[in-house]
Amino acid sequence: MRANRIETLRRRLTSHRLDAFLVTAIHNIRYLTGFTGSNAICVVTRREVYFLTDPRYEEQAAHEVSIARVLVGKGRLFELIAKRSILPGGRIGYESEHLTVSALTNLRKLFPRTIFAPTAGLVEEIAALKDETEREAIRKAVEITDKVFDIVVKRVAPGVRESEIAAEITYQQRMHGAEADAFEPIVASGVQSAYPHARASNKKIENRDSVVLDFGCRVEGYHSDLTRTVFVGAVPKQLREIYGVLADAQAAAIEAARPGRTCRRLDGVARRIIRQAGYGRYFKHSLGHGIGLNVHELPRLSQLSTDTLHRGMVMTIEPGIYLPALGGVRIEDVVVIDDDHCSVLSQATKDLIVV
Ligand SMILES: [Mn+2]
Repeated sequence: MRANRIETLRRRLTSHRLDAFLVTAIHNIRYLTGFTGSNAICVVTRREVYFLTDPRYEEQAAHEVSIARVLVGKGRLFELIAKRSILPGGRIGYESEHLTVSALTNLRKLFPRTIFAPTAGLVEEIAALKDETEREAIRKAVEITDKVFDIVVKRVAPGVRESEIAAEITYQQRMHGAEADAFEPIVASGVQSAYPHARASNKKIENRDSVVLDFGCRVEGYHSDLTRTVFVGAVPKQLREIYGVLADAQAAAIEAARPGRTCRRLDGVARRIIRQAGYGRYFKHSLGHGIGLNVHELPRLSQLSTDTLHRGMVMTIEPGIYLPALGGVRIEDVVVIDDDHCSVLSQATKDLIVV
């Protein structure tokens, strides 16, 4: 499986006229080699894969990294690359979205005759297509998050602080087998729910609040991401209306998601329904994002996206409408693109819940 990933990457190097590739993004190093630590560099040449890390990770690398030649060195890993003459001559690709300017300056000083060529997404585009092992890890993460939603929704009540619900989410996900939260849980109630990226504050939940619960967890490095919006006591008329609009928009996007369709078009399917209902300007973000070793990765589901859906992609579909001073609603599921349709992994109910 990792050998396939390296071979696919090598084909991409050829088509980009690169003699070798320098991997510095730690999630890409994990994807290619299996290393779960935090400090490493990987060099993929036409013939070899080198993995460099510091002595703290010597044991771990010996245990986890079998696809590459492991080199351990004190001091800067770039200097180890020079000392061991790892880089071939010619054009070396680097990850322009992940290498700092100072690191690149340093590299150019160490290798004055080498051409360093910026690249973007070389590994990420491969990682967007999940194999069965990856899908299984995501399925497990999604399953935990679904269960925890059923538990924490019962805690939502007037007088309970958003932060208490967030703490419960974290605790329950761990107790159900998650390695960690995917991100700091969002629990946003009342006017706070109109902020698409609110966190959990000390605000107490009040009667007639809409409460956006957006959280996920991590299993074997892979993430889940779920959003449900529930209502306290009663549902304000306009929020009930937008709940229905979002449910329709999400269902239409799920129905339309299949291999070969562009991500821009998929975003457009949901956006059109929201616009026709009169809420276009209150849908302030993209329809969704790929999910895997990162919470946000390729493909991007937006009007600016140039990505196309392929079998094996796993992503979120999460339309939202945010009405300032009234409240917001968002519904988010994780889906996987199959041969000719898309399957929804998230199982938490989408019925309108009033607690
Ligand atoms: Mn999301």
